[in-house]
Amino acid sequence: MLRDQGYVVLPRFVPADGLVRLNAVARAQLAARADPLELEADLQYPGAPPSRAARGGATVRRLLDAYGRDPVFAEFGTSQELREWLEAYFGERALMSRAHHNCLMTKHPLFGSLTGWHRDIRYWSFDREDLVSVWIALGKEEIDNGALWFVPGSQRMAFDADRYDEAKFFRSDRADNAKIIGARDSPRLAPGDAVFFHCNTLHSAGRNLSDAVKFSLVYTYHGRSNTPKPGTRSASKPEIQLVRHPSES
Ligand SMILES: O=C(O)CCC(=O)C(=O)O
Repeated sequence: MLRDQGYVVLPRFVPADGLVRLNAVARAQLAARADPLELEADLQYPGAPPSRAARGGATVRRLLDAYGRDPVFAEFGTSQELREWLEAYFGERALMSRAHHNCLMTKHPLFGSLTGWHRDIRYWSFDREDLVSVWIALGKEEIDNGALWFVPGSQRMAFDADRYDEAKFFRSDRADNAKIIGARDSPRLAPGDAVFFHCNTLHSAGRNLSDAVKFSLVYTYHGRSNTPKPGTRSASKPEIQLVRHPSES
């Protein structure tokens, strides 16, 4: 399904007790505002406050380094279920990159921005364009609170550079691109569901029109034989090997 469609939803990927723990840590971490943080005002996506000094300027978009931030976040980024799924997909041992994503994404009702159409490969420099992001919904994710949209099968499509803008967003003002985007789908995620998506799958996300902050834990993985290019941001942080836990039978 992931190779075919470019994304796949795994319902109830996190069991109820794990979800309670993840939500408690997520809320405590947001309240504590410990660095490293990425603010909406820094990115300037549509809907973000114009500056850190403006109203809403302190709105958090990402609590970075989720893996190092709290053992509960690390546990769910390296779980047995995740490792087994990724090893089956890559056909080899899997590693987590700490260089991008590796975050708790928050989307706030006010000042939470929308993210235009893009492929995550824009963040990565690896031997092969074969990385998978895992997005765990800590609460429900629907169109109204800023859920993800995907274009099914887009990970297999080839686009010339002029189909993107300077920031590598897929230009929705072009008729040829608009036709591709027309096939979009926004899977509804229930709390604890996960969506796995390929680094070449076109995706976007809307604003949060609800009255509650949306929390998602997001990590990216690759197979052992697919290595980050030396000297790039992708190679800038030590990676985490997914290994069997001593408790596994
Ligand atoms: O929740 C969002 O706005 C989408 C985030 C996203 O697609 C990304 O960070 O690559």
